[in-house]
Amino acid sequence: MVFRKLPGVSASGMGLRLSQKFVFLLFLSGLVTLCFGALFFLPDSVRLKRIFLSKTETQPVTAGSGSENDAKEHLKRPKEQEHPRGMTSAKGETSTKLKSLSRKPPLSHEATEARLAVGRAQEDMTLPRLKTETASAKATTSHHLDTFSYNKFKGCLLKPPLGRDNGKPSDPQTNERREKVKEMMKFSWDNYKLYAWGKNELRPLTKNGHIGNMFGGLRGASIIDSLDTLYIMGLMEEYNDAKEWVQTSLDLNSNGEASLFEVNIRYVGGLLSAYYLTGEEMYKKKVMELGEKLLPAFNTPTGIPRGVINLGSGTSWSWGWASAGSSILAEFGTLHLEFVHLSELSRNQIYTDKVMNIRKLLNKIEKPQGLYPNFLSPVSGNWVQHHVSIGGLGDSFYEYLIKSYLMSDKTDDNAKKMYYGALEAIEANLVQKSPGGLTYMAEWRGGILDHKMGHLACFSGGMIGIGADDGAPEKRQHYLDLAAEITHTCHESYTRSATKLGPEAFRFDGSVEATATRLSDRYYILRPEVIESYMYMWRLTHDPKYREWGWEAVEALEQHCRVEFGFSGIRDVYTMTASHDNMQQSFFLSETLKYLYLLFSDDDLLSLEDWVFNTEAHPLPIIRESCMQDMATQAKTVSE
Ligand code: DMJ
Repeated sequence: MVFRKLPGVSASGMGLRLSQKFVFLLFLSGLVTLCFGALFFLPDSVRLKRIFLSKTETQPVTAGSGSENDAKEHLKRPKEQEHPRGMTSAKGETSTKLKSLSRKPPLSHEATEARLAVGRAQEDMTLPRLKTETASAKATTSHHLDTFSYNKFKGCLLKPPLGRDNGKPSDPQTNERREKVKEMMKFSWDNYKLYAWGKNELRPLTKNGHIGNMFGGLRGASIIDSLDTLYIMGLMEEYNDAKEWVQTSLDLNSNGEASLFEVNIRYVGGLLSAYYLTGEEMYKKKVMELGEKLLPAFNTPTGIPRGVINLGSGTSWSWGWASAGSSILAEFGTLHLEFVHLSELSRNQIYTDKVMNIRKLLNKIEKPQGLYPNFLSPVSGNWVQHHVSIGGLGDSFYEYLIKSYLMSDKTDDNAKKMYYGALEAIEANLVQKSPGGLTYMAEWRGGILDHKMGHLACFSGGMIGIGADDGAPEKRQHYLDLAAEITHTCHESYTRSATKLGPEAFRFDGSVEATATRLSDRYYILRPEVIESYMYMWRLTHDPKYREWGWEAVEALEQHCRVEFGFSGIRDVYTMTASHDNMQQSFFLSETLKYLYLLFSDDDLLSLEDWVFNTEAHPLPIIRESCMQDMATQAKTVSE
């Protein structure tokens, strides 16, 4: 740089002044840097960071078009609202009692409520927070269509969603049975409405509502879970009450800690189904708003989401009980169907990207004997423990692989490859035959088998059944046989109990088969998995035994679980003197009763040619991308 000589100032004098100025400026900028730096080391610096840093770095993404305002709302919320402490368990006990559970992870998803109470999982504060993408910021899409058209979607279905005559079977006895199931649904619903309206679940003995802490302050789980069941059963008055509640009272601005998995399968799944079945825009709006609130859970070094998310702040945690802050296979692996549909409806690729990223990582890492262990670190992307199970902690991950393939109109070849690869490894390592000839799925702990099968694992009969047809030609019959054998074993676990309902887990230990041997495994909480497999096997084979088995379950439910004001789980399936657990689970309305109703309906009610069921039995349509394109092109040609 050339300095011009100023009049009356010598060159050396000017140089001196300039270097003084330079030193002064250097000092000033150092001071400013120091001040700013110091702010970040103050204990309460988070709020200051919020002021100085761009909103997206620390704030959750917010809903829809109003995201700007909603984001400001988050900043305004007083801190004490963010963490309601002193949570209670499913049974209303204080969390101290549940602490004993923390030594061993509960095996069921419902136990997530217990998990929440037990494990105030720690957020990994040492990690740099990744930039949170807002859904609106990444509104790029792979679709050629601008907006989702409900009419075009309807036009691409092969059958009317409710079939010819709402699936009414021509056989009078089957129809009578179907009517009975409908009555059970109305009874469950009416009591929920009377005694627990707006709460998450009904406590049928004490005639009150249960809120729990799985849904982060969201309410009305039984309402959201019931929308599609009421609709397909033609319980329209009840459906309309449910719809009105969603419209006027479903508040998504909650600020509690939720299980990402549970909110996704029940709320996102329930709202998506309600939209696809009815075309009500309100459901679409709500589900998109909720979908955005789940995105910050993916802000981890690997993109594998943590299990718990604060729906208000977007902060996420791993479960406290999950070793080394790991994420759970059945949780991060059970987002795909819903997230792909969120992209479909919003034409925003971000949701699909998030779940595809999970898949990418799973494809990359080494799998012991080709198996997928249940615990994965969201920080390192490595497996944390070598525990593999088709029941709790693993279950719906496998289900979502084959259903992703089916839902993509059989275009998602990667999902197909992963599913059949996983199934091969499961068959080689986990599938066992008992001395009495029962086929079952054992659990695997670093190569050592635990000869136990959970009720939750009984969904696998149906899963293997629906995947049979797309397996290698020489394997198709084998898969169908395997599906039937597993469903048979699960039915055995029911018939071997006094109540004809199945226990939470049963064992094969030489002296007993398909029977619970531990007191703690003897309960039945209105779970659907065995009936779910009956429904699929009925549709695939039309063997009347599946309808008979379903009817046995109806009779047992009526006899042992129906109480004066609803349905309740029981503590011991091996004793006739029922001890009720005072809980009508929302999945009883969403899954157990829906699968029973479908079992006694014609196959064209929610035809499997058009729909896949998410893991909470919410039907999601198969995405026929090329048909949608053709419809769009045709419409364009006509208008020109
Ligand atoms: C449901 O919430 C879902 O089926 C989930 O995948 C497993 N647990 C319950 C029913 O048992």
